[in-house]
Amino acid sequence: MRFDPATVTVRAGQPVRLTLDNRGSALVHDWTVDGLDGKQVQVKANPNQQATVEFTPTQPGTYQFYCAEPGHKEAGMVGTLVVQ
Ligand SMILES: [Cu+2]
Repeated sequence: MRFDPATVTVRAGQPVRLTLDNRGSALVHDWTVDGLDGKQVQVKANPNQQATVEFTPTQPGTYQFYCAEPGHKEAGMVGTLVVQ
């Protein structure tokens, strides 16, 4: 019930390819950011699988990412996306 790393730093204007590697869990997890250039970015991975999402952030800032599965954010699945 945590993200490793809990902080992800990327550059504004540069395409990002993010892979969510769901290891050591029997649960579906996702990586979700709201309000990234006015949109939601989400990628979801089944247990012991990987999933990839591509996006290009344009607005520098600090954003929260979290798992949107019920109860997971509250259990600690949160982190920080820094767009420089
Ligand atoms: Cu989760």
